[in-house]
Amino acid sequence: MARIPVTEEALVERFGPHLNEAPPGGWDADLEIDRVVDTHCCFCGQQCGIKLKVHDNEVVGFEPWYEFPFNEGKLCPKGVKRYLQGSHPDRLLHPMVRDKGSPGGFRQVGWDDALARVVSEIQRIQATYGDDAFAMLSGVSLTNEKSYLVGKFARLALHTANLDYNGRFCMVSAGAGNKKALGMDRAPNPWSDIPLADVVWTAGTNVAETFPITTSYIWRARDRGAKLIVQDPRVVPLARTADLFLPVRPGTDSALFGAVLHELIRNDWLDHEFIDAHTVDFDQAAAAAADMTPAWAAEITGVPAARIGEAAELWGTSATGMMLHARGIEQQVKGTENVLAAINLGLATGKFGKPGCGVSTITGQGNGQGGREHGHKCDQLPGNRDITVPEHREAVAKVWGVDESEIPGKGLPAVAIIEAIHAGEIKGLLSICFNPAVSAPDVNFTREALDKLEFYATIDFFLSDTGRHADVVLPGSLHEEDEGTSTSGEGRIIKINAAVDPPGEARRDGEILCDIAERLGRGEHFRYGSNEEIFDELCRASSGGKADYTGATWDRIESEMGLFWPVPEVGHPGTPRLYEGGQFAFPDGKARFHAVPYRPPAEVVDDDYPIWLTSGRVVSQYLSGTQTRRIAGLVDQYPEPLCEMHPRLADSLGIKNGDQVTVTSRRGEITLPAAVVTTIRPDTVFIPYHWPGKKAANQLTIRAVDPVSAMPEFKVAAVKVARAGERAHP
Ligand SMILES: Nc1nc2c(c(=O)[nH]1)N[C@H]1C(S)=C(S)[C@@H](COP(=O)(O)OP(=O)(O)OC[C@H]3O[C@@H](n4cnc5c(=O)[nH]c(N)nc54)[C@H](O)[C@@H]3O)O[C@H]1N2
Ligand SMILES: Nc1nc2c(c(=O)[nH]1)N[C@H]1C(S)=C(S)[C@@H](COP(=O)(O)OP(=O)(O)OC[C@H]3O[C@@H](n4cnc5c(=O)[nH]c(N)nc54)[C@H](O)[C@@H]3O)O[C@H]1N2
Ligand code: SF4
Ligand SMILES: [Mo]
Repeated sequence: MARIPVTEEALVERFGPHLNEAPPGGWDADLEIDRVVDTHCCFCGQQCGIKLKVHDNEVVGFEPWYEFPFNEGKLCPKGVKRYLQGSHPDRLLHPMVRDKGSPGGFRQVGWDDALARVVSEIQRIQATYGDDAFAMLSGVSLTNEKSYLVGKFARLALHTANLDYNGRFCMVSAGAGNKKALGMDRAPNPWSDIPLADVVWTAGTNVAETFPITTSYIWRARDRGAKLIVQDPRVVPLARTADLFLPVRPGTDSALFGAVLHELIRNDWLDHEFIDAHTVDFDQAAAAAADMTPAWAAEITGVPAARIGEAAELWGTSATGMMLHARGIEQQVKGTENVLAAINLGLATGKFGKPGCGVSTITGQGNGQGGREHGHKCDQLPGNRDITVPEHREAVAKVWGVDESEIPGKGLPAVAIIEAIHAGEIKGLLSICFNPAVSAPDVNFTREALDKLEFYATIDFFLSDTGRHADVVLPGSLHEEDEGTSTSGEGRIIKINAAVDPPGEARRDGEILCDIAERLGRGEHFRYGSNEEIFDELCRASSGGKADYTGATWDRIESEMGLFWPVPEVGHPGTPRLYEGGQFAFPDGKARFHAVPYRPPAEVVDDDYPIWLTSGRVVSQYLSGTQTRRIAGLVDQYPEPLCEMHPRLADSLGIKNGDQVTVTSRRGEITLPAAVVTTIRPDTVFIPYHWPGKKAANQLTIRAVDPVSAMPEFKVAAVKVARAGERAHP
């Protein structure tokens, strides 16, 4: 429809003669700012510094925080829009209980009624079916203080073993690989090492869209002449300028890494001194790679043998180098193996513990690093301790003032919790900061499971798609409504400052948990005067663990613009770079090589499902989309999922750009527009997963998990694709 120009007369007629005069008190644009609060972004693991502008207990805008060293004022499209959440009309302001008769299926109730209901259901379910029949799911958009509190709450107040967190879908393969090979789980380097690398190799990460600020570190390396290798089934934006692009077939990364190790050995591009002095089991890794020739790997990975050789040469002959990997190699049933195979390449060439050298995961979620240290994983206690090790249990029991026997044992990981709910073994659930109805693999199964629960309560600030299945919804706090700390992907502990109070009847997450604990008769362990008190207890509980925060204080974190753990004693300067001098976190100080033979993905393509499916993200949406699908500017940028496919595949199926296509796997199907692009392997389609219901990519994904980390295989499934009905955009 053509636009009709609006005349001044028409406006005056509609709005009156004083149209252009400022209203009493001035225009909104002149809002007086009550204060500007230094804090951090609520989204990804880079935790960019940001200043929030506050007017009348509302966050009304932001300013760049130039002094914060990580991002020096830079922000991505999500960071600059995050402030639009607090005043969103969907913000939950009152507790609600399920009520079929009410509009939307919920009815407002008072806190007392809501919490009484939660407590009586916990007690009823645990009395009837046992303590472990009530589970808890948590998430790492939560601060360190809340992550720690959730771990303590599940073990001491709920007394359930079955607590797990959304990092199970995110960081666990990296964590398992890091611990097995290096002895602890943190990025080995501060990002200031990236510009010092002579070769930067990104494996399974779309840095420009998912870690936009990290791109600027890679550019700084490029400015110094660093070579860039990108390993991805798609020509992601960063790959457009790469020296070497490795278009790997989904699910085959360990074959590629194995062949690179093979080439490093064959050409003797090894650091023998480093291998001898600082590692063990090189021979086992070498034996496993003996037959992994580039020609063999080319068959499996689809990457030409010559390019595999070039990657080995660039990596093996450069003095410094960093590999950055993320979910592309980690969200596989062999995610841990892929990480170990990547670390093998760093160890073989001595690329650890020195400036510009490291093989590092890029942590995904906002507090994906801190949140995987403080004990809300099913097998973990604070300080990244192991819940099955008696000395670890005793150390934490002492800080908690309980007998060690009061701490339950190892529980089920997230997918297994969902399966146990489906099987009727777990009957009750409390969730905070997790939206598995969108983000879990095989969501049709997950939704069925949620409907089988006898009781489900959730703490969130928006009604998530999982929350729609709840019996009780408790309005918790947004990032800017609570104070605490977070630990960025670099391992830097940073301070999150509250800008405003929770609106309406919403309460701070931690207060809700402590209130429930009190009502369960476990209040004595949950009486804190402030979040800072929780932090101090967390530091004590971490003392002597691998993730040691002993010497950290809120004051230091704030005045030093962050503090890299481990900080093992008071006054310790913190540890930006790990493993210096080749000292790894094992009693003998030596890193472990691992033999990584190749094995195929859980599901492979066949005549019925001949196309590989992979999934991931787009720059303007975040995770399950609960937050970013409510922000107009971000929705405009990418309003609905698209199915990326290569023109050759599209032609063979008679599909044109914009056509509606139906993608089907053995679990479900999705109909969505095709985006025909030359930037993807012709045997693979890619769908971003940020949407719920019929638009959920996870209707297609498989529940198969990594045997070590229990990470689901989000990155590989077999599908078929066909044109559906009429073309959407002729
Ligand atoms: N915009 C935005 N940024 C985010 C997030 C977000 O939701 N939106 N989430 C944050 C979080 S929690 C995370 S975990 C990170 C994730 O960050 P990334 O891991 O960078 O993001 P993904 O899109 O999941 O996957 C990365 C790449 O893996 C590729 N890939 C798929 N299969 C394979 C494979 O088998 N092998 C290899 N080598 N590559 C493969 C995909 O094509 C994709 O380009 O992003 C963080 N940042
Ligand atoms: N197919 C496919 N699936 C994937 C992935 C993929 O690449 N492909 N990636 C996986 C990865 S890496 C991740 S991290 C997961 C993420 O999956 P989820 O953790 O389920 O995603 P979120 O959107 O973070 O959901 C968190 C919920 O917590 C709420 N929330 C956020 N912050 C707070 C807070 O401070 N307090 C409270 N009370 N609530 C809060 C949000 O409103 C939202 O409802 O998805 C996984 N799923
Ligand atoms: S890069 Fe990550 S932390 Fe920085 S503004 Fe964007 S989403 Fe926020
Ligand atoms: Mo993630």
